[in-house]
Amino acid sequence: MGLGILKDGQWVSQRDQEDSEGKFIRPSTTFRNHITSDGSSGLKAEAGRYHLYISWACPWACRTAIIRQLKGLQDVIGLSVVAAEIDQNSWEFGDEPGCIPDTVNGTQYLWQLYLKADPNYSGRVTVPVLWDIQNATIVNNESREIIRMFDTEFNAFAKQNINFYPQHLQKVIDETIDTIYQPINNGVYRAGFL
Ligand SMILES: N[C@@H](CCC(=O)N[C@@H](CS)C(=O)NCC(=O)O)C(=O)O
Repeated sequence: MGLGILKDGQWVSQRDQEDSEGKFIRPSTTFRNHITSDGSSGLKAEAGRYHLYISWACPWACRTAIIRQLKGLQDVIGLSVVAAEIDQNSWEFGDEPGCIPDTVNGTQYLWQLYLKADPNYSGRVTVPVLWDIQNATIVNNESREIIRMFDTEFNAFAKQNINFYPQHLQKVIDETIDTIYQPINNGVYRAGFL
Protein backbone atom coordinates (compact mmCIF):
# COMPACT_ATOMS: atom_id res chain seq x y z
CA MET A 1 0.00 0.00 0.00
CA GLY A 2 1.40 3.38 -0.99
CA LEU A 3 0.99 6.47 1.13
CA GLY A 4 0.77 10.05 -0.04
CA ILE A 5 2.26 13.32 1.10
CA LEU A 6 1.67 17.06 0.81
CA LYS A 7 4.10 18.95 -1.46
CA ASP A 8 3.84 22.75 -1.49
CA GLY A 9 0.18 22.60 -0.55
CA GLN A 10 -0.73 19.87 -3.09
CA TRP A 11 -1.69 16.32 -2.14
CA VAL A 12 0.53 13.80 -3.98
CA SER A 13 -0.68 10.22 -3.72
CA GLN A 14 2.76 8.53 -3.72
CA ARG A 15 5.91 9.01 -1.71
CA ASP A 16 9.21 7.36 -0.82
CA GLN A 17 9.11 6.11 2.72
CA GLU A 18 12.03 3.74 2.93
CA ASP A 19 15.76 4.28 3.36
CA SER A 20 18.41 2.58 1.19
CA GLU A 21 18.13 -0.58 3.35
CA GLY A 22 14.37 -0.72 2.89
CA LYS A 23 13.66 0.42 6.45
CA PHE A 24 10.71 2.66 7.20
CA ILE A 25 11.72 6.28 7.84
CA ARG A 26 9.67 8.41 10.21
CA PRO A 27 10.61 12.09 9.76
CA SER A 28 10.30 14.38 12.77
CA THR A 29 7.06 16.29 13.22
CA THR A 30 6.53 19.88 12.14
CA PHE A 31 4.12 21.61 14.48
CA ARG A 32 5.75 21.90 17.87
CA ASN A 33 4.02 24.69 19.80
CA HIS A 34 3.17 24.35 23.46
CA ILE A 35 0.13 25.17 25.55
CA THR A 36 0.81 26.30 29.11
CA SER A 37 -1.53 26.62 32.09
CA ASP A 38 -0.66 30.32 32.53
CA GLY A 39 -0.48 31.19 28.84
CA SER A 40 3.19 32.19 29.09
CA SER A 41 3.93 30.32 25.83
CA GLY A 42 1.30 32.39 24.01
CA LEU A 43 -1.16 29.48 24.10
CA LYS A 44 -3.21 29.27 27.28
CA ALA A 45 -4.91 26.10 28.47
CA GLU A 46 -8.62 26.82 28.17
CA ALA A 47 -11.76 24.67 28.13
CA GLY A 48 -13.25 24.23 24.65
CA ARG A 49 -10.37 25.89 22.81
CA TYR A 50 -8.45 22.82 21.61
CA HIS A 51 -9.50 19.81 19.54
CA LEU A 52 -7.74 16.46 19.15
CA TYR A 53 -7.67 14.48 15.88
CA ILE A 54 -6.72 10.80 16.07
CA SER A 55 -7.10 7.38 14.49
CA TRP A 56 -7.68 4.35 16.69
CA ALA A 57 -5.25 2.52 14.38
CA CYS A 58 -2.30 4.67 15.43
CA PRO A 59 -0.53 3.86 18.69
CA TRP A 60 0.94 7.35 18.92
CA ALA A 61 -2.50 8.90 18.56
CA CYS A 62 -4.05 6.40 20.97
CA ARG A 63 -1.74 7.49 23.76
CA THR A 64 -3.07 11.05 23.45
CA ALA A 65 -6.67 9.78 23.62
CA ILE A 66 -5.79 7.61 26.62
CA ILE A 67 -4.31 10.49 28.60
CA ARG A 68 -7.27 12.74 27.67
CA GLN A 69 -9.60 10.05 29.04
CA LEU A 70 -7.60 9.19 32.18
CA LYS A 71 -7.27 12.85 33.14
CA GLY A 72 -11.01 13.38 32.62
CA LEU A 73 -10.57 16.02 29.91
CA GLN A 74 -13.32 14.80 27.56
CA ASP A 75 -15.48 17.88 28.15
CA VAL A 76 -12.51 20.23 27.83
CA ILE A 77 -10.74 18.96 24.69
CA GLY A 78 -12.92 17.84 21.76
CA LEU A 79 -12.22 14.70 19.71
CA SER A 80 -12.44 13.71 16.05
CA VAL A 81 -11.52 10.25 14.78
CA VAL A 82 -10.59 9.31 11.21
CA ALA A 83 -11.21 5.82 9.85
CA ALA A 84 -8.77 3.12 10.89
CA GLU A 85 -7.49 2.42 7.38
CA ILE A 86 -5.18 4.76 5.52
CA ASP A 87 -4.40 4.64 1.80
CA GLN A 88 -2.88 6.90 -0.86
CA ASN A 89 -5.65 9.44 -0.24
CA SER A 90 -4.57 10.11 3.37
CA TRP A 91 -6.52 9.61 6.58
CA GLU A 92 -10.23 10.04 5.88
CA PHE A 93 -13.32 10.58 8.02
CA GLY A 94 -15.88 7.83 7.50
CA ASP A 95 -18.98 6.34 9.04
CA GLU A 96 -17.51 3.12 10.41
CA PRO A 97 -17.84 2.40 14.15
CA GLY A 98 -15.42 4.51 16.17
CA CYS A 99 -15.21 7.39 13.65
CA ILE A 100 -16.14 10.87 14.87
CA PRO A 101 -16.52 13.49 12.10
CA ASP A 102 -14.60 16.74 11.98
CA THR A 103 -17.17 18.96 13.68
CA VAL A 104 -14.68 21.84 13.95
CA ASN A 105 -13.35 22.21 10.40
CA GLY A 106 -15.65 19.96 8.37
CA THR A 107 -12.80 18.25 6.53
CA GLN A 108 -13.10 14.87 4.80
CA TYR A 109 -9.37 14.13 4.48
CA LEU A 110 -6.82 14.98 7.13
CA TRP A 111 -4.55 16.71 4.59
CA GLN A 112 -7.25 19.37 4.27
CA LEU A 113 -6.76 20.17 7.95
CA TYR A 114 -3.01 20.57 7.47
CA LEU A 115 -3.64 23.01 4.62
CA LYS A 116 -5.94 25.09 6.83
CA ALA A 117 -2.98 25.48 9.17
CA ASP A 118 -0.47 26.07 6.38
CA PRO A 119 -1.70 26.39 2.76
CA ASN A 120 1.83 25.64 1.45
CA TYR A 121 2.56 22.74 3.78
CA SER A 122 5.00 20.06 2.63
CA GLY A 123 5.34 16.82 4.55
CA ARG A 124 3.54 13.82 5.95
CA VAL A 125 -0.02 14.15 7.18
CA THR A 126 -0.08 12.30 10.48
CA VAL A 127 -2.25 11.71 13.52
CA PRO A 128 -2.42 12.83 16.26
CA VAL A 129 -3.09 16.52 15.63
CA LEU A 130 -3.92 19.03 18.35
CA TRP A 131 -5.89 21.93 16.86
CA ASP A 132 -6.33 25.46 18.25
CA ILE A 133 -9.90 26.58 17.45
CA GLN A 134 -9.22 30.20 18.45
CA ASN A 135 -6.22 30.65 16.14
CA ALA A 136 -7.47 28.14 13.54
CA THR A 137 -4.17 26.30 13.33
CA ILE A 138 -2.31 23.21 14.47
CA VAL A 139 -0.66 23.52 17.87
CA ASN A 140 1.31 20.30 17.83
CA ASN A 141 1.37 16.93 16.03
CA GLU A 142 3.85 15.10 18.23
CA SER A 143 2.13 12.68 20.59
CA ARG A 144 4.86 12.73 23.21
CA GLU A 145 4.43 16.49 23.62
CA ILE A 146 0.63 16.37 23.44
CA ILE A 147 0.38 13.83 26.29
CA ARG A 148 2.72 15.96 28.40
CA MET A 149 0.58 19.06 27.82
CA PHE A 150 -2.62 17.18 28.70
CA ASP A 151 -0.98 15.82 31.83
CA THR A 152 0.67 18.96 33.18
CA GLU A 153 -1.02 22.06 31.74
CA PHE A 154 -4.76 21.28 32.00
CA ASN A 155 -4.96 20.38 35.70
CA ALA A 156 -7.32 23.26 36.42
CA PHE A 157 -9.89 21.51 34.19
CA ALA A 158 -9.06 17.82 34.74
CA LYS A 159 -11.65 15.70 36.51
CA GLN A 160 -9.00 13.24 37.72
CA ASN A 161 -6.12 14.36 39.91
CA ILE A 162 -3.46 12.00 38.51
CA ASN A 163 0.11 12.88 37.59
CA PHE A 164 1.48 10.65 34.82
CA TYR A 165 4.93 12.27 34.91
CA PRO A 166 5.94 12.35 38.61
CA GLN A 167 9.33 13.85 39.33
CA HIS A 168 10.93 10.64 40.63
CA LEU A 169 9.96 8.68 37.50
CA GLN A 170 10.70 11.28 34.83
CA LYS A 171 14.16 9.93 34.00
CA VAL A 172 13.02 6.35 33.51
CA ILE A 173 9.92 7.46 31.54
CA ASP A 174 12.07 9.54 29.18
CA GLU A 175 14.67 6.78 28.79
CA THR A 176 11.98 4.23 28.00
CA ILE A 177 10.40 6.44 25.34
CA ASP A 178 13.82 7.26 23.87
CA THR A 179 14.60 3.56 23.57
CA ILE A 180 11.39 2.87 21.67
CA TYR A 181 11.59 5.96 19.50
CA GLN A 182 15.15 6.65 18.46
CA PRO A 183 16.49 9.64 16.49
CA ILE A 184 18.78 8.27 13.78
CA ASN A 185 20.07 11.34 11.93
CA ASN A 186 19.21 14.86 10.82
CA GLY A 187 15.96 14.94 12.74
CA VAL A 188 14.82 11.72 11.08
CA TYR A 189 13.19 9.31 13.51
CA ARG A 190 12.62 5.57 13.31
CA ALA A 191 10.32 3.75 15.68
CA GLY A 192 12.49 1.20 17.51
CA PHE A 193 10.04 -1.66 17.09
CA LEU A 194 9.50 -1.23 13.35
N1 LIG B 1 5.81 11.50 15.79
C1 LIG B 1 4.47 11.24 15.62
C2 LIG B 1 4.26 10.00 14.77
C3 LIG B 1 2.85 9.91 14.34
C4 LIG B 1 2.69 8.93 13.20
O1 LIG B 1 3.68 8.47 12.59
N2 LIG B 1 1.45 8.60 12.87
C5 LIG B 1 1.19 7.69 11.78
C6 LIG B 1 0.18 6.64 12.19
S1 LIG B 1 0.76 5.55 13.44
C7 LIG B 1 0.58 8.44 10.62
O2 LIG B 1 -0.29 9.27 10.79
N3 LIG B 1 1.03 8.12 9.40
C8 LIG B 1 0.50 8.70 8.21
C9 LIG B 1 1.55 8.88 7.15
O3 LIG B 1 2.71 8.55 7.38
O4 LIG B 1 1.21 9.34 6.07
C10 LIG B 1 3.81 11.10 16.97
O5 LIG B 1 4.26 10.32 17.83
O6 LIG B 1 2.85 11.82 17.20
